[in-house]
Amino acid sequence: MIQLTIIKITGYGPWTLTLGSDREHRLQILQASLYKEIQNLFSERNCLAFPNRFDEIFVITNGLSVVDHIEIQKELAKSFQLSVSMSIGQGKTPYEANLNADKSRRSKITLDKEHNIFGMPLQKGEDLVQIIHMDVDGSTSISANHSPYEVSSLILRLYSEMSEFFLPRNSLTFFMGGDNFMIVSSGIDKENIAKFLDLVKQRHGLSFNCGIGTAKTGRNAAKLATKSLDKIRELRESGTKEQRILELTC
Ligand SMILES: Nc1nc2c(ncn2[C@@H]2O[C@H](COP(=O)(O)OP(=O)(O)OP(=O)(O)O)[C@@H](O)[C@H]2O)c(=O)[nH]1
Ligand SMILES: [Mg+2]
Repeated sequence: MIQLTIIKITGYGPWTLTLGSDREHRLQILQASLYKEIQNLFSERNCLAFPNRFDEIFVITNGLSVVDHIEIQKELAKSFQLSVSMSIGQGKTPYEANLNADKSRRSKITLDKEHNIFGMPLQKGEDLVQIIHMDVDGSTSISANHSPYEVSSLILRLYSEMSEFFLPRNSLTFFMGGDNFMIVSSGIDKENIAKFLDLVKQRHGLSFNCGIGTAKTGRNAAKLATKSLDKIRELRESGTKEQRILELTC
């Protein structure tokens, strides 16, 4: 079972209009500071936040209680004039958890009204998260032959194709920066991942390396996924038979 918290700035649209038209720089500063603070507060509790839309952030919050969420809300209130809502959803897959979180927010089912926390009563279950860390093999050599914006455009296309491929498999894809993507999934088999890698090879002539990590918390799953990825690089450097997908479970 996976638990996701979707964090959204409350009343953001109308508030932005109160700033006048010379506002873009202020919104960018606010969004970046909010993301920083959320990553900070959640990661110190073994969760992991994903940069989604800048005004809406997904966090894997396995094991985190409503009281923990309230504490974070209190911390955020100290630093930000704007408030955020937190919608907690649990599910067998990340997609289902995202649906449940959204359902509670839309139907105003609250876990703590005072602190703007939505969700159904949290179930205790066997917590397990799978994260796939995808990274372009040799992106530096691609960058050497293309202008920076052409590289960005390619990364955007890859992001879109990855999201489209994994969403029907109940998994959520996030762009993490550089040539890095993380897919929050549950029990995807290596055959499916290999199918995606073949597709990308065929369409774009490039390869992904793919580290998989499974653990109880988001932060640990990401750690293992990145460790797997680093291991693939090590094997490549040592001249051992090429491996594209590697998995570590704790
Ligand atoms: N988000 C994130 N970004 C990273 C990580 N490691 C590297 N980067 C970013 O990814 C960019 C590309 O680095 P690499 O993937 O090491 O370069 P590469 O040429 O593709 O090398 P290989 O992946 O080893 O084939 C870097 O400039 C960083 O911006 C990571 O673990 N997470
Ligand atoms: Mg790379």
